[in-house]
Amino acid sequence: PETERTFVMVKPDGVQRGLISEILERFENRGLKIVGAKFMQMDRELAEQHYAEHEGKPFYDSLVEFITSGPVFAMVLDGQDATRQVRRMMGATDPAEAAPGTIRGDYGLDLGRNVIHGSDHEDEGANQREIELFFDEDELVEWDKIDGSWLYE
Ligand code: DAT
Ligand code: MG
Repeated sequence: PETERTFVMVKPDGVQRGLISEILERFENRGLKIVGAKFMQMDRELAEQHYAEHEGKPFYDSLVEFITSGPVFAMVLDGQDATRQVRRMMGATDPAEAAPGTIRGDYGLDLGRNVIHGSDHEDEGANQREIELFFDEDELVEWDKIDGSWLYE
């Protein structure tokens, strides 16, 4: 099938709250294939590059502060329509508005502590840009998942 890669990250609040495995479980259960993963501490430079689109906005400084405040769990997931499907599973940016059943809707209450990041599917190429920002090519693994023919027609 035609698949694509997307970048996903459990933010410092999700890590501190012990939600990495529950979040990862959702993506695995959905059939998304992990092609890269790392537990890491973002530095200010990486945070500023990652959130460059928000520079100058009133929440920018606190966003950079927050995302560098503790370790994150970064992932690259591969699947059909992966970028949009991950965003649907994440729910709305503000957990207060995110539907129950979504990650933000199930685990968050506050906009500034929304647990997870996923590449924007409406921003063409954001997934590839973010993957390259966080992962070297040799950190991504090309592999066949045995259930492929049961996941995709
Ligand atoms: P998303 O993370 O859903 O892609 P975004 O790219 O618009 O949302 O914003 C990045 C992060 O910045 C978001 O996860 C939480 C924070 N944020 C966005 N809008 C905000 C606002 N109006 N006030 C405070 N924080 C905000
Ligand atoms: Mg965004």
